[in-house]
Amino acid sequence: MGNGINSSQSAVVTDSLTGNNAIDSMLTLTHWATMGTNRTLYYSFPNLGSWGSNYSSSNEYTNMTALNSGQQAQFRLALATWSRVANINFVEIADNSSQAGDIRAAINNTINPQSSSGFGYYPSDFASGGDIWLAPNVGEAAVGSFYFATMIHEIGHAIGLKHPGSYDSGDSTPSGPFLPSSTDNYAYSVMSYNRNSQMESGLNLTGPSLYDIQAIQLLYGANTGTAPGNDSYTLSTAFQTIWDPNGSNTLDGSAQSSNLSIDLRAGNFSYIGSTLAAGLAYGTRAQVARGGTGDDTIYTNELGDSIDGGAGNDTVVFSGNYSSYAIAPSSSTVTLSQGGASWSLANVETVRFADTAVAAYAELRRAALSGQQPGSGPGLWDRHHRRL
Ligand SMILES: [Ca+2]
Ligand SMILES: [Ca+2]
Ligand SMILES: [Ca+2]
Ligand SMILES: [Zn+2]
Repeated sequence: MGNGINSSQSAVVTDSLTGNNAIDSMLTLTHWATMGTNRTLYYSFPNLGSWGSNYSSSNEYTNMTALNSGQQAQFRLALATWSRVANINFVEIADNSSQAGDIRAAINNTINPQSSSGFGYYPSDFASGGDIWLAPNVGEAAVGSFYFATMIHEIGHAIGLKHPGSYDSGDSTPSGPFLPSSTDNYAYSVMSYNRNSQMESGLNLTGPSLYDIQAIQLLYGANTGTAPGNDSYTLSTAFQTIWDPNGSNTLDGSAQSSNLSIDLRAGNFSYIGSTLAAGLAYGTRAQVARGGTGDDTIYTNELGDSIDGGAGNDTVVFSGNYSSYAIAPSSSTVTLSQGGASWSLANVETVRFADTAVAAYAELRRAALSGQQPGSGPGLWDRHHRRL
């Protein structure tokens, strides 16, 4: 958009449905054509003197307050949660009678905070396209607060995402398609209005979720340079969605005493007890899992993983049938391999395979040490299983 005086900086692109409901439920079917090899999208913070007279049907600027410097800083952090996952390079420019960013953020004093925390215009060539108006009680919008999550949500609208359900705090309920009720919640989307019942009570999101990341990466491309090293992510009840396509990364639950479900597969969720701890965005690599002192269940991925269950009675789950893995023990670990991938297991008591064979870890080691590799004796695991 422009400011009602000047036209857009970036062009607006019209999108088509993909046939994937998890993506299509998120799309406004417009996004910005970012500019240049830096993929620039301009934003700005308007003041009272920045406006043309034909801004929008409600001319929100006639009742505006500019964001203060602290709120602007939080808004930049909220922008960064999106540029971290997608190829959008948000660049701030001055906002005045001769120029404005495509995304502009300010407070609109006519918003009733009881019914709405703000709104964001979808990308368009109208003067208002991409603009964000926040409720007057936005406050400091600290990371973890409701209003920081609101900033992330409204930026989602401004760059091309809609609500994934048939609801709106204003008068413009989006058209479908929509997510099924099982996924129309915060664990899947910051654009949803619904909490997830397994999320810690009162928690606010601090970044986009699984389906947001998938959709925005479709529109702008994935930011494949994020988190280039070997990174460790500590599991806690402060739910996070992890985007990390580089290195050998760790999901670390070693500080936990509740039973954990640690899922190393992209597109899946990990839990502390029954509370959501983390989701892995599609394309995220996580190859190391550390269990806590409880009885943990750890799901492996196809990359090959290093797993330490820690204390407790821990189970590791493989997607393939038992006989499809070669098994080699060492003094304190067992290594399974298949194709070019290998998985090393330490402090694991049970290993589960797709064909529902459940092998006690000690038995797995004994079988491997005695040279009875899987596949060599079809009845092997039936016998062992009966003996357990
Ligand atoms: Ca990394
Ligand atoms: Ca454990
Ligand atoms: Ca253990
Ligand atoms: Zn919204």
